[in-house]
Amino acid sequence: MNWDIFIAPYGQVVDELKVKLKGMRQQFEYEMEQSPIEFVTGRVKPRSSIIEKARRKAINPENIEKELQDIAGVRVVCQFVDDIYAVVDMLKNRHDFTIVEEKDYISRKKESGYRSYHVIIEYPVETIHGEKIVLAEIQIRTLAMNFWATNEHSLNYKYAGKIPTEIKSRLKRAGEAAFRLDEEMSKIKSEIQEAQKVFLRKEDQKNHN
Ligand code: 0O2
Repeated sequence: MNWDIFIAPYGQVVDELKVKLKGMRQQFEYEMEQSPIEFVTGRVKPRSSIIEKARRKAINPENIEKELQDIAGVRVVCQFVDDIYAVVDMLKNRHDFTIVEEKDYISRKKESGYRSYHVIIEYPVETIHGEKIVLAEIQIRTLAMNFWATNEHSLNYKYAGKIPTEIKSRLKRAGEAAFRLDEEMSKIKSEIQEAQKVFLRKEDQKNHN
């Protein structure tokens, strides 16, 4: 298998999804509406991680395309928990891809303490040989969930997946604290949004003067 040929459509999917999701954010801004999207990132899973994950999940190399859902991954980060569900609804209303699976790790957090909402999609991408349907994962989470997951990911890397028990339980507590932060922020959401709208209006006036 030629790796560059195999991986190219995934890179294209990540690029296209980033443009589309960032476009949604910008549309909200143009219409002076509060965007549920704070920022969007994306990556193609590195070759070594694809091989390692396929081995760990006992996936036959021929089935990687069908069984590894997150070779193309896009992350949507939101301010508030409600925003996550608003983004999921918007994704459901789109006609440029099909949602094949949803994983709600917010109402049912993972054993590690991980919280996030995952949407697996089938995305039709144009190649020089015609249309190709590619699986991609969209992770939607709050800033607090993202902060936690990024730190936990680094620790997992440092300890090669075997985080010491004491740090693990601290991480779980930190995860709960992050969730409480999300809950508290949700309670003052309208206040925060009002303040942000005033700020946006002032910026807009400045740009037009
Ligand atoms: P990377 O480096 O982000 O690409 P699994 O069997 O749990 O590995 P599966 O079945 O593919 O994974 O599905 P899952 O758990 O819905 O989604 C996997 C991705 O979600 C991970 O990709 C992470 O990005 C994120 N994720 C899932 N669980 C955790 C967690 O406990 N902590 C953190 N920080 N992220 C998590 P990869 O391939 O593991 O890593």
